[in-house]
Amino acid sequence: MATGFGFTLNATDGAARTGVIHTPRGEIRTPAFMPVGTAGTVKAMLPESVRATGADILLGNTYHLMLRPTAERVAALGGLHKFMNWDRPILTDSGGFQVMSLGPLRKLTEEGVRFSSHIDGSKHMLTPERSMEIQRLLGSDIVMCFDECPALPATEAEVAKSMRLSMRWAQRSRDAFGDRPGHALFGIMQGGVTRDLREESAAALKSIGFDGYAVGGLAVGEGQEAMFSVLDYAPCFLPQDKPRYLMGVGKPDDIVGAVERGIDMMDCVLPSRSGRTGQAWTRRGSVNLKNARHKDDPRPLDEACTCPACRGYSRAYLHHVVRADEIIGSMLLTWHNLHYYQELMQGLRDAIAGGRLAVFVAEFHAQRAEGDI
Ligand code: PRF
Ligand code: ZN
Repeated sequence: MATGFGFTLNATDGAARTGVIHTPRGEIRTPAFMPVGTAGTVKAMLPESVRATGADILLGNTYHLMLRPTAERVAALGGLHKFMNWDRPILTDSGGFQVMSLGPLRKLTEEGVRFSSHIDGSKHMLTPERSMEIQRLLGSDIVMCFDECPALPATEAEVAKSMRLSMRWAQRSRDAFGDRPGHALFGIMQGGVTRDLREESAAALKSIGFDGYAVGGLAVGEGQEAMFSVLDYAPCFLPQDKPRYLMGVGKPDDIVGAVERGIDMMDCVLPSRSGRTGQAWTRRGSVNLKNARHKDDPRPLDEACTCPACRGYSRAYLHHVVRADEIIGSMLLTWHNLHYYQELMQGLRDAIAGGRLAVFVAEFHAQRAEGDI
């Protein structure tokens, strides 16, 4: 296991946990939400602004960076942290999931995935070995195994076959990663919504041995109820003393439900992406600033929020800049959304530490039920 990398569990409340992931680039307070910086930027945000929202770690993507500007170029320029001016931890996804969404542009074999670039059509191959090399060139602190996430709808037999391929790739990822002090490698559980497959996948990953374990293959269209029913059992199949990361989740209520079920880390494009389309997330639910009801409203988006968008601007102004497609509209709403997400995570961490998660969750749902102001 990696030296210079560790996980301390500080408190639990039911299945929920709070703790700290230690890395040479700084601590990650858990449960943690990781803003997505796919192409070396959290869109519309300076890195120092992302930090100001309370983020301890960002997510980057192998797939996008290998195509443009290329991993070799990032390495020659001193690595991704220096390149994008973020000196705290970065987790990189391995590319398997992003390639999957290319559909007909890809061909899957035991060796890996051959695909055509969505940018210029050029041909590329990703394998567990190449994904580990790219993530090393980028300088990623937390490296993800190369896996396959089956597209829905899929039969149980297809999900089983895909999961077993991902487990062989997990072993190859582990072998190719080697021993890199201060850098961690996380395994990714697959197995769809089938309990036996999830258990088999967890056992395979545990026997290989990782610094952390992700739950992959969820939030791919199965719905919240199905996702929660997997999360009711899947985290217990994983080691207690290692971080558990739910990939690509989610809406605020998904996050709360996942944390209640024992998840320590999450990432999602939602707060940043929806910020660029005029959608804001608040403790009262989601608000579409494009809506004409805001156009004469002098009140802030959320009078209780301390972010720059809520302290300095009215709903009327936010409505105007979103409608006029002004860049500051994306900047302000992304900032607000990331601030809200990080405040939610801090609330969850404090509630777990204080043994009052159930009260916090009840209040979370009650405020949303009231609806927007
Ligand atoms: N695998 C990888 N990345 C992912 C996923 C996965 O299953 C998901 C599923 N929600 C999001 N991102 N490697
Ligand atoms: Zn705000």
